[in-house]
Amino acid sequence: MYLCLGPERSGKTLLMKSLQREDIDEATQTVPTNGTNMFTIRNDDGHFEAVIRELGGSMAPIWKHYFTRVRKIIYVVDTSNLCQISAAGVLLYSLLVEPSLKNVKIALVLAKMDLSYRQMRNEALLMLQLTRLRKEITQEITVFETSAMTGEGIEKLRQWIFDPDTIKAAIAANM
Ligand SMILES: Nc1nc2c(ncn2[C@@H]2O[C@H](COP(=O)(O)OP(=O)(O)OP(=O)(O)O)[C@@H](O)[C@H]2O)c(=O)[nH]1
Ligand SMILES: [Mg+2]
Repeated sequence: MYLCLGPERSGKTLLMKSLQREDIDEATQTVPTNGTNMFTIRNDDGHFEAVIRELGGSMAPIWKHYFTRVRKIIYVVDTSNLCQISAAGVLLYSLLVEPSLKNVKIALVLAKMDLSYRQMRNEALLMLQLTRLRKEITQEITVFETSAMTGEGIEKLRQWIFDPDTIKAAIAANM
């Protein structure tokens, strides 16, 4: 099971839709996720699918009820909203110290890059204290810069979701 987490309005639902290769433009609407949303994402040849559960940012106090059997977490922050970043960092830290999540792989997604300057990416990483975090934690964190509007970074994130180890494990489980 995969989880998609991040603060309210950080861009999780729209990111999931773009991973599903939905056409997205300025007119595409999302509604706040009050609860959970399930998204099924197929790999390119259609043989494998990943089921990703999005937990709305408003549910952060009860995210931990969903931490069993999680292998990968997509953690979404809104790069265009630096005011929210420190709060996003605190929430991320609360995940990293959870014993049940000590072996998960994390994709740290700097979302809404179409609204952000390149420099904001560096600011965001500094504010998240990623360099310091990496020394303290057991989880592997990979950073992605994405935009659901332009499609930037979406293919790279799909490759992370369907990495060779995950595909091998899926094949082994079906044999
Ligand atoms: N320009 C731009 N806007 C985005 C992008 N991703 C999301 N948005 C907008 O940001 C707002 C919030 O997006 P959602 O995907 O609903 O955010 P969320 O993280 O699912 O929010 P919750 O479910 O409430 O936790 C919406 O108005 C989206 O259209 C992006 O990559 N670029
Ligand atoms: Mg949502």
